[in-house]
Amino acid sequence: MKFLDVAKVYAQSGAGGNGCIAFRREKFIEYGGPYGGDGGRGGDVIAEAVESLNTLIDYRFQQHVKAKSGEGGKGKVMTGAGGADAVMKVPVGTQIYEEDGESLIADLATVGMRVRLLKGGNGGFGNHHFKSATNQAPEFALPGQPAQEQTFILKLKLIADSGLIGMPNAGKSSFLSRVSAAKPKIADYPFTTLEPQLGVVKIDETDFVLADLPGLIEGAHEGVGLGDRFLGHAERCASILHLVDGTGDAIAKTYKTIRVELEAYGHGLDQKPEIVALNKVDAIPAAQLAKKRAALEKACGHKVHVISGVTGEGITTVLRAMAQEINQRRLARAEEARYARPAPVARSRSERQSVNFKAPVVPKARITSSPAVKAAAPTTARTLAPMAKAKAKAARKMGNAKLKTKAVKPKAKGPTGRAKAKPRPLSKTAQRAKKKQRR
Ligand SMILES: Nc1nc2c(ncn2[C@@H]2O[C@H](COP(=O)(O)OP(=O)(O)OP(=O)(O)O)[C@@H](O)[C@H]2O)c(=O)[nH]1
Ligand SMILES: [Mg+2]
Repeated sequence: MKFLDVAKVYAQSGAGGNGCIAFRREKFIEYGGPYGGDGGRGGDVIAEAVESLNTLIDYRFQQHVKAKSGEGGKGKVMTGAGGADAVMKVPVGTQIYEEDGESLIADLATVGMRVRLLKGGNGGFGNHHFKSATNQAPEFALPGQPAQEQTFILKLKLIADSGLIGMPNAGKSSFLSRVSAAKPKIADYPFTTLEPQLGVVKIDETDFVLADLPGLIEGAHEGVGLGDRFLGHAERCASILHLVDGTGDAIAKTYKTIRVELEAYGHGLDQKPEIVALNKVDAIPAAQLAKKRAALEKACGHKVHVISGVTGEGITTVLRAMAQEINQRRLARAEEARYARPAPVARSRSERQSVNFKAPVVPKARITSSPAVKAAAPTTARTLAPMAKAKAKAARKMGNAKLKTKAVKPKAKGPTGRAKAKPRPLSKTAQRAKKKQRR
């Protein structure tokens, strides 16, 4: 099956159905009045990401997608049937652009994600809709809204966890066939791989998707060779595995050429974690290996792996390093998804307590009747009463009228037997209004 990652699709939504002009005519019912129903809604054009697809090949054969139009309204105030939506099923990772291929409309990055690309037209109102006291027999209805149409460019960026990058003949396809069940074409001439190939790799507890991308050469960003258009597939990878052919002479230069191409391509590809491996170690003479390795380490500025896609040497170590990067990103993604969700809201008091304080719920009655709480409670009218009595007694003894205190009035009680709440102090606006009234 040919791999196709770009498709051009002309889509059209459904037009709305026309409103109906009808009048009720029935035996014994005079002045039946307007009776025409509204038109039905036209169908939308929707793009949906599904798991079962991995190419856009279907859209090579089906370049037109049309939703159904709504039916016209009918007599007896019957609304026309709505038109069915047209659902474009696309593989996960498809990006939908406008006709220019530059302006992004939607990025279907997760399974089940749906985006409405075109809206179906609304149905027109029938004459029943327009009846009023002043126009009791409207002889008009509205036509349905017209359909929308647009050409879209679909681009599929494979969602691989890691991408293989390197010069042609670096042994990328051999590596993929060694570590996964994929069967890419392998040959000793450049540009054997013309399209990205995917393979699923399992190492320890981690499964990940590895993409073998066509080789890059100097000037790829200017279109030399196969160009750098396949680098789009590596844009979403957690890391890239840069393979350098160890049998070549200018190891450092080869590495730097690819880095220049990655930088020229941009889109954050040059910022991705890079694992560098010196490949074809089985074919490197032992005397040259240390020198070549040191040259590559100097060029990239960090440790390099020494591997062989044919004998399998060093492959487990390099896969573990890739799995570590991938797991780190998966963890970060999971945390992002977790914290992007609003925090759960506690609904009941017991929930709130267990969430916030992990304390047992204490009934309200017990809280107020406990002696400790009573001791801590502020001085109330009840506790003041003996004080007032003592003051009055002292005043009587001394004959000092000034010391006389008012008798403590028992608090007014409501129908429930509880003390009535004090009236709230008036707000400033209410005070002003009261003053005005008095004047
Ligand atoms: N000795 C040795 N040869 C290798 C190794 N890996 C790949 N080769 C050989 O190198 C040649 C190219 O290998 P491919 O896997 O097709 O290389 P590629 O990077 O996919 O090349 P393109 O698809 O053209 O970009 C083949 O003849 C392989 O047999 C290795 O580890 N050791
Ligand atoms: Mg290849």
